[in-house]
Amino acid sequence: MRYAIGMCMCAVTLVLVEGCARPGAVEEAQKTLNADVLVRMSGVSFVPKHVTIKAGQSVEWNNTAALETHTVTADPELAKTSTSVALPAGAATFNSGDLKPGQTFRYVFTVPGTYRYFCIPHERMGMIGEVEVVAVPAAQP
Ligand SMILES: [Cu+2]
Repeated sequence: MRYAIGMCMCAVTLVLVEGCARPGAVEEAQKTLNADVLVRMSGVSFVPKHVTIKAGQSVEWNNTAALETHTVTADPELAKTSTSVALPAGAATFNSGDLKPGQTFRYVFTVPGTYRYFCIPHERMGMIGEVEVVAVPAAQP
């Protein structure tokens, strides 16, 4: 019984995500996530391609494709083209590994700066995204 309810909720979530194709819907969905930002992996694109968060916040990627396996990768050693990756000085590399349809990957960004990442299978098809992490001002004394 518990399994059946879980499957039902999953189906509802998928319907909501697929219903978000119109412009502005992704931004609306993000507002409900508060601190976190959601990026869809759809076709051979990250949607939205560019997001801005504050240091300490996280981004969650969701592979909403029907068939394709995607990755979220910011590691120069795994890139075919050096311009597919950018990391701020002092930031660690990261790689989600293979994400099958329906799987998600979450990463917390602590070092401010601009991150450019790519999908390993679709790097040459331009599946590249960016996360801009802005520094959080120190609290006023
Ligand atoms: Cu991909």
